[in-house]
Amino acid sequence: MKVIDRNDWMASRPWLDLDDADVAGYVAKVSDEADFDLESALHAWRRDGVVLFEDVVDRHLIDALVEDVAYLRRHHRDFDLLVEVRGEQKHIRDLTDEELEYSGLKFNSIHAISRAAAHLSLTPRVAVFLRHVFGDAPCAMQSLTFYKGSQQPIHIDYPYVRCQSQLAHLAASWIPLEDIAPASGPLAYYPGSHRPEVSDFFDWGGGSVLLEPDSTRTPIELSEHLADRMRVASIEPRVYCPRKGDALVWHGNLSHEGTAIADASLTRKSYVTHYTSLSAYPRAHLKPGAPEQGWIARENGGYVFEYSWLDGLRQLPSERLFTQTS
Ligand SMILES: O=C(O)CCC(=O)C(=O)O
Repeated sequence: MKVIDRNDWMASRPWLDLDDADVAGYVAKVSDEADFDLESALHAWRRDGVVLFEDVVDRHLIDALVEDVAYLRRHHRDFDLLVEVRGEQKHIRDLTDEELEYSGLKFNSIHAISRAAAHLSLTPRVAVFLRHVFGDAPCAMQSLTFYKGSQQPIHIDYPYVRCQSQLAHLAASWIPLEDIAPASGPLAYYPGSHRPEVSDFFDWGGGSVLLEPDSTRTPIELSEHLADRMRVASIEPRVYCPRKGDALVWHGNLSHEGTAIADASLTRKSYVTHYTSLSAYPRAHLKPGAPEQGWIARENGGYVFEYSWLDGLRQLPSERLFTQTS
């Protein structure tokens, strides 16, 4: 099988990542499509690989997702969802009460059973911004829901989130589901680390830039590589303690981490979506008739598709909020 290497990543970059991207010219052509300062946001993306938006997320949707998560935690034996517990994939129905409390517990793609989550993934400011970043419709590929801090060591996403046909068509949003306390193990990110000359390309073995089942190197070694690159570039982490209603969007090559939890009694409820563009969305994940059919949410220029392999899943309570409008 062909090794996916640094040239593949470079060749798949969206227009905004190219050295000669003409941001002012682009914005002049599309200026009526955004109700915020798009030009500044696109420049910030090129410079920092991360953009922060304040007070842009629908609080009713956040509350609905928080209620869905609380319901799921109470009734986890009745639902079909994969979760990651301390690096291991499990079905949520098999979790013990103790495991449900673990820090770093991730609910994978809750948007398949929570309509509130699916719509949060297409928060207007986030979806519109990413449409301009990709020059194409943003599509949610997967989501992660956290109840407590992840404490995940420094990493980048593309070696792991890599089903998209154009590898560098990758971005993520981080939406707090409550005000985030400094002692709860907030997210931290390294501004400017998305540039390949800063992060360099970690070689998982044989020139591959992706984690594969037969990779000879490990995620810990990736973290060491990135920590070293941050030291060389003198990039310090910025700790993100947003308020409910804020959102952060980051580049698929941006170094980030979950900081240490100082107070284990605190929650850190948060919702992450990883996006690619419509042109790069994995065709095998789409149901027949997509993109015209087979979606859960389609708004603000973006899509959340049903997964081709899932059907008729029991839905969480927020479904009732949408039954009359969709
Ligand atoms: O929220 C966190 O602590 C880390 C999230 C993360 O690293 C990711 O979703 O890629």
